[in-house]
Formats: sequence, C-alpha cells, structure tokens
Amino acid sequence: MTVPFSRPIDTATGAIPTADVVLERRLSDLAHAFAETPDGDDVVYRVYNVDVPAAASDIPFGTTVLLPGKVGDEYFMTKGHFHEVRSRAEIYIGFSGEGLLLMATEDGRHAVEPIRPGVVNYVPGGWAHRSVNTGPEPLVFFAAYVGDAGHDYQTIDANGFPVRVVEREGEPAIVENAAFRPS
Ligand code: M6P
Ligand code: ZN
Repeated sequence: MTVPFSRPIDTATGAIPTADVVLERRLSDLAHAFAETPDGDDVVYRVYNVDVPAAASDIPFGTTVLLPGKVGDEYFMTKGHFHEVRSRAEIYIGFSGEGLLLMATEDGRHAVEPIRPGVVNYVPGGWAHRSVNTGPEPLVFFAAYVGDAGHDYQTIDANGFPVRVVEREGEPAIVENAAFRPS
C-alpha cells in the first residue's frame, strides 16, 4: 500500500531532486519523428518521474523539461504516445516557457492547446499527446495520469501525428503532416 508522501519540485527549472527516474531523450531517440533528419545528437528533453504503483488506483506524476530548438523549421517536441489502456486520461500543468500540446485520435482527429504557466490541459482517454516547445526558453510542465495507463509509442512511430508545428515568419504554425497514416 502506498503511504502518504510529498516531493519538492523546482517549478522554474522542472527539476525534482528526489525523482525516482530521470529520463533523457536525444535527437537520435526521435530520429523519425521530425520531417527532416536531425543533425547531431543534442538532448531534446528530460523527464523527472516519481514512481507509484502502475495501478488504476494510483496517479504517477512528474515533470518534463523540453529544451528550445528546431530540426529544420520544426520545433523540438516529445516522442508522444497513446496510453496502452486507451481510456486513461492525463493532465498537464504549465510551469514555465511556452508551447503547444498536440493531441490526436487514431482515426485522425486532432486538437491543439497551449501549454503555459498556470494553465491546466486535460488529455481525455483515446487521445495521443505530444508537447512542442515554440519558445526561446525550456518548456517546463507537470504531468499526472492514471497509474495503469502505460505508454504506447509504437502507434505514433508507425502512423505519426496528423499535424506538425513549424516556424513560419518567426511564428509557430500548425501544418498538415503529409506522412500521417491513420490506423
Ligand atoms: C509527460 C507525460 C509522461 C511522458 C513525458 C514525455 O511528462 O506524458 O508520461 O513520458 O511527457 O513524453 P513521451 O513519453 O511521449 O516522450
Ligand atoms: Zn500519457
């Protein structure tokens, strides 16, 4: 049985000093996600996770620190995933920086919401989610989800997202992803 606990989070940097898992993803981990092939192997983001049991009765949580950058004209982004248990929902809370949360269903509907300090995003079950840093600073946000959700990366690897976020005349623009294939 999980006992009550608290963990400090540095909401400016996103660091959780007592995180159980710190995951780092580099350009090579996202090679096929971008329209263009990335140069080099820079860190794109870090995830600080606090472990609780992977049960429907628990709520795993953590922070993501998504660095600023682009591959060609496409902003740095997370891999993105569906939940293995499709019905499981998730919330995000923006801590610092500015970005967009892309969401998509397997049959190709999509939604785009802002991630920014003080804003909560609700990701319903059945919607894949990917965050995109559209600003000059790291995008830092908190996430919490139903414990037995699981991460399905394969569907996104195979199908892609219906849209991409690119820079056009200095501004973020949402464009169709020609490579998207609905399930
Ligand atoms: C958020 C949550 C995590 C996820 C992380 C990085 O913090 O959704 O579950 O791991 O973003 O995204 P991804 O797993 O798609 O790389
Ligand atoms: Zn998720």
